[in-house]
Amino acid sequence: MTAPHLHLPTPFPLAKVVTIATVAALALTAATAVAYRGLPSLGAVRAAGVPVRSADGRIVGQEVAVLTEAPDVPPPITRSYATKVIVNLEVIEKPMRLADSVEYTMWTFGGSVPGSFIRVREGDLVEFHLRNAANSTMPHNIDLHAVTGPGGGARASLTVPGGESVFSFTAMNPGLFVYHCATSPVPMHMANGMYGMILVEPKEGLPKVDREFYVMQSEFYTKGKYGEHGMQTLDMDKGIDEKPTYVVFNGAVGALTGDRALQAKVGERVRLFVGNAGPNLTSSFHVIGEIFDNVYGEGGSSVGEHNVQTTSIPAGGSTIVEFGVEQPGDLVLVDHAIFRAFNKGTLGILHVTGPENRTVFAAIKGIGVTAKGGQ
Ligand SMILES: [Cu+2]
Repeated sequence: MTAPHLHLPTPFPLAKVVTIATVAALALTAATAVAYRGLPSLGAVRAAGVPVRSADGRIVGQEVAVLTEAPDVPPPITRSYATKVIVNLEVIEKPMRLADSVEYTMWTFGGSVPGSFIRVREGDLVEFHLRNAANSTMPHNIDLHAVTGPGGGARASLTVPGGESVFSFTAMNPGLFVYHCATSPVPMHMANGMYGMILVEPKEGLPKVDREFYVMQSEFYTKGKYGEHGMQTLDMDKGIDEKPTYVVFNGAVGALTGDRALQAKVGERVRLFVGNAGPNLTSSFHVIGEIFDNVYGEGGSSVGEHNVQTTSIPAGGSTIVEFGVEQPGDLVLVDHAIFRAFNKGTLGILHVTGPENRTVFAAIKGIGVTAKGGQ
């Protein structure tokens, strides 16, 4: 016999082998026809293969993007169609607070570090206007990781002080994407605060939650030691050695503590859009006292894991985490590479108010327990 791989018993008539093969082929053809008679869902296509996307969808009307400063996020998109979204973003260089009594001349997208949050819908045509303030000392540009195109738009957007560049792209891939300046020397521009995030919402939208926040981790490399007062400048050697003086959320030590803490109520669902600008370190993002119910791994468009304690965010990457809050108190956002949290600034608070549920958690006895049985 000539079909050893089929482990056919011998003797086996050749005609019968041909018949079996023909029937099998016909069955496969029929199954394929059934599968494609109705269009497979987009999710199924995504899971099954590598799509070559089209940017030829219909664009209806236009609007100007609402941009927000961290920790705020623009409202969810309720449109059911693609439109032209005009983004106006200005680069501004200015001294800003890095820590108490510590200043640093930050190079910003929109006047804040991290830069303005941009929210568009999958399929939207984005017309990007990048301006560079007249009093800037340097040319700047932008590389958005959401862009399919050369340099993420970097070359097309190179802008001298006082100038403006315009380019457009179709937001074809849904997800949460980092953007940053990519003007030479790139590490210097990034180390000085030039990064932010753009969310491309999937066509079907994201599940409804009660609170959304924008949190971005990044490093600062200063000539002075951590906490040394006064105006600080970039220490390139520390950057090259990957030894940051500061590792912070939202551009400064304490940007998410005290009066600036994030707020939520017991029973609410919270979504955090978390980015990591680097420039060097990977973040081990963790919220002390909470568990991530959903993690959109690496900021992609679908939930990859449930019930996660700590999620890894590469430099130039992101994650989306969702969780319900079940108990009042302070939840603590950290990079769980823990010296960074306690000695370099990577610490934020999500303050939760509401009724205590002693079934969820109860302090019973010990020096940490108050007379009322609380903490
Ligand atoms: Cu720049």
